[in-house]
Amino acid sequence: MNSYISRMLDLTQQRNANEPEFCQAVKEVLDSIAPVIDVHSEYEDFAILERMTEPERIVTFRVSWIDDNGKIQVNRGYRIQFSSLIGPYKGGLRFHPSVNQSIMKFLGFEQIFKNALTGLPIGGAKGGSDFDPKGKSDNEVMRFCQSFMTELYRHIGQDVDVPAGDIGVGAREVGYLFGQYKRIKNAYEGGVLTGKDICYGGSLARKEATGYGLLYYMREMLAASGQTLDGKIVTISGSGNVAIYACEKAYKFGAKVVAMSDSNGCIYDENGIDLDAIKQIKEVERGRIKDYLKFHPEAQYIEKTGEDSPIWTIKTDIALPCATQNELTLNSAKILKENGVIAVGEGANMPCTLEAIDFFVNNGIPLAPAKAANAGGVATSAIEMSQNSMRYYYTFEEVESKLEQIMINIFNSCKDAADMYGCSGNYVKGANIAAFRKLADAMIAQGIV
Ligand code: NDP
Ligand code: 2IT
Repeated sequence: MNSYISRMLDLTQQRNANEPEFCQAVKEVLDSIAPVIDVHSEYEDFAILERMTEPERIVTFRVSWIDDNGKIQVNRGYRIQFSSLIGPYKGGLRFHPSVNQSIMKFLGFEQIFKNALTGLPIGGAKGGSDFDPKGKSDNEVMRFCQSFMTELYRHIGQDVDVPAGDIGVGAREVGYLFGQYKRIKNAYEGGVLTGKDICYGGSLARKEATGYGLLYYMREMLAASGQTLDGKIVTISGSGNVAIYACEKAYKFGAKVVAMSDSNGCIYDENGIDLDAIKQIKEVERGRIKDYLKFHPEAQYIEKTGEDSPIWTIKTDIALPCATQNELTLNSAKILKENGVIAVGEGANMPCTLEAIDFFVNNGIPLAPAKAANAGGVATSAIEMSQNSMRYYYTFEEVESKLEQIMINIFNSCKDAADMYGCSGNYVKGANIAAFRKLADAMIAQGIV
């Protein structure tokens, strides 16, 4: 192991001992880039790793709001402005009870590399709150968003920091956040948030972009080994924004999706998941995946009982984890392999544990790494920003064709970097190396900041 990298791994662990997710994300990157550090000793002289693993700024704040019973509620808000090296801070907001500083920092760190891979001028950030939108009325969500933005607005701006959605934050939340920002600033700054509704400045195809992009990446990765999606069986964890549009595109590519999930369990429908039913349950009713049985009583529901998600016990050709971090463990990876999985694509951020990643790589199962494979969402956010700046709209087809080309370029960057540094077929290393090189060179160019 390269001495600079091993020193940095120890330092990261020491300085962030109570942040396991952040240490995990850093370890994945540092383990990947050894061959680059070996031949670029100047990176150590410029303290590239010390600087890249330390956020430029962390903001935390109190969010007080009043629930429908008139009771005062208090949550914690975050914005991690990790890197402005190659553009304004950019990354989503997550509203979920599990949100803490470790999760925010891992997501912000991942975002720097992901955004670099898109080839577009966007830095890396993440934010959110431990607020749980589940079971809250629209009015409660609105009051929470207004209070959250009343603090956040002073830290963001269309050339400063541009938040978007993530878990628990979709078009509804972005709308409430945008309305409050505009009211405080008394100016329509369209590019301050992305993932906006189409009716007031959003981009066509942004909603679909992460899931569609994942399938474009998967198509390219399969093609590299002479395969296609046509006729393949697919399982997709989650049933939110990423999962739904991954499912839609998988069908368009001729695959058959047989299972989806939420945090309570998964449904298996051997006839192929009825995506209209899923959209009705999740996008309209905000219900549970179990409700699928009301539409299709012949399908099977498997409740989640232990640590591992039951969806990974279902036989599949292609597994697409699209729910959350560390949702696919070594144990699940082994079961997937026994059942004959031929490829895995990470739609969520860091969904496979480090042990699961190693297992897939060591067993020759191609893995599409999150920071490359799910970058279509943020790339299309950048396209939304450029439309806002131009005060112009692209058609759905125009945006989708840009997205497709970006995903092809990202796959090629990962493949080329892996080939160049002696780890052909390891797209995890390829993605980390390609992004790291670009960021390290930008850091040197900009001096000691
Ligand atoms: P949504 O809120 O739309 O959906 C999240 C889905 O994941 C739900 O089905 C949810 O189930 C499930 N889920 C969330 N947390 C957990 C958990 N702790 N355990 C099990 N299941 C869970 O979010 P998105 O679809 O937007 O995001 C999904 C993933 O994709 C996240 O990792 C996100 O960071 C990543 N991502 C999102 C992008 C985007 O553009 N939206 C872009 C790139 C990555 P339940 O309803 O039961 O909570
Ligand atoms: O993880 C991600 O890339 C996102 N949640 C999307 C970020 C964005 O700014 O569109």
